[in-house]
Amino acid sequence: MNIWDPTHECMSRDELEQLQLERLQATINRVHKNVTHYRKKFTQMGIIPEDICSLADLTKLPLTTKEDLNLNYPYGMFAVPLREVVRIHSSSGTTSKPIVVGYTKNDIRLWSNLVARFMTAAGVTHDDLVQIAFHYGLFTGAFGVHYGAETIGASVIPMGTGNTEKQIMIMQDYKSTALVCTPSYALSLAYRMEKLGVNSKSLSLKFGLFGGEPWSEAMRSEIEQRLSLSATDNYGLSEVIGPGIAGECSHKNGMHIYEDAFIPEIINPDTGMVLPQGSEGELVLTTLSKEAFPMIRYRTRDITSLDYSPCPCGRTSARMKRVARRSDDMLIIKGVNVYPSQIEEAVFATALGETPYQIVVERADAMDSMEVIIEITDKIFDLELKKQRSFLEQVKKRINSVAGINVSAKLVEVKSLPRKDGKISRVLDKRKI
Ligand code: DLL
Repeated sequence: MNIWDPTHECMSRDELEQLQLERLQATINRVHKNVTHYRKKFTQMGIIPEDICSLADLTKLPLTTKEDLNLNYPYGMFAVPLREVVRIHSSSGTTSKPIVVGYTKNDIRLWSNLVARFMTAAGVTHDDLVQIAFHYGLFTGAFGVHYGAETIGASVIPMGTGNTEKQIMIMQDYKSTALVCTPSYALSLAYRMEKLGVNSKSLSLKFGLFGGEPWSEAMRSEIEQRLSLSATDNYGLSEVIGPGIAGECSHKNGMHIYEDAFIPEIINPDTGMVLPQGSEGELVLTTLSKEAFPMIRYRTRDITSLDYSPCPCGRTSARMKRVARRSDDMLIIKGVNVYPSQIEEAVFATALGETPYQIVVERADAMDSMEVIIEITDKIFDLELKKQRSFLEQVKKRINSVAGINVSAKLVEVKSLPRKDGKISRVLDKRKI
């Protein structure tokens, strides 16, 4: 049976709810005691931990947003002293400051076991060779999956990103059986293989575990067919833990949420009110077992719906639908989260003031690209050509240092960007996913 932790993955709803309530109460006590932000918020709302007597009481608690994390940068939301933290990761903030998350030893153990769940559900066992082509660094994807795969006892090939031809060579020579990366990078690998005349059927790949960015059923079919493997969708976000929040089983009909570790809710993104079961809305998550960085009702900004109907695989948890949209303007470019506000800050800081601009995002051969088009203002016009070029270089450098992506940038004539009612739409996302 492809279930890593049958005790927790196949619990009856009654047992699960009992466990969730115990863990929720413990978490609320801990954050009330150790995190000033939560204590202040609870006090403002007149809540004490003893008020949480049932799971329904969760809605009494305040929602937590990325802005709250920004305001408490870097360690303000940690619930343990730093000496108990064994790992730090980070993710994009809406400004030039990132979000910082921490893990205790127990958190790493928890995280590894959650990742082991979705890897096992996809079919991975200790006999597999898992090639991880996520970026190793502050991003939670690579290390999260790495530890999960080792927990299963699989052999990990920590490739990291880039160097597509070497990835293919290693796949051929080391006989990788599972590939873990973003879905767009999987397609990129497939296109390169075709160019190199490598037949995917000659490889040993059986499973592709993808996530970190939105993709579609059409992309899944294309990847499965071009790479000759079975592809599953896996969801997570750094603020809550990283990968290992939800993952598909072999039935591929929604991602099982690990509800003994996270309570999911769906809210109306405009009002913040919880929506009736089955509705589409913004996913809100509360962590139940994390020590260093517990999250209470965190607004993920991801739009989805939950399905509580039984799954033939035997897991009893709710399944979330593919995430195709967000309730904010965050973009994911080659797997990297980017906020238009970060780009704007970089452009205005370099131009020493506001200047009309537009961000254009495209996808060609599965590769995302971003171009920042800036209108020539009087200030820029007065610069000689060489200086204009160096201005563009500075914009690109600044964006890279803040958002961690390479963009192209160009200047266009005054008033040449398309305007509607006098306004330029800041982002033109031309990708078809
Ligand atoms: O992307 C964690 C992760 C890594 C998940 C690897 C799965 C695999 P962040 O960098 O914090 O963390 O980005 C989180 O990415 O809020 C979603 O908008 C998006 N996202 C993640 N997984 C999926 C998915 C990781 N399967 C943000 N489908 C989230 C659609 C996804 N969007």
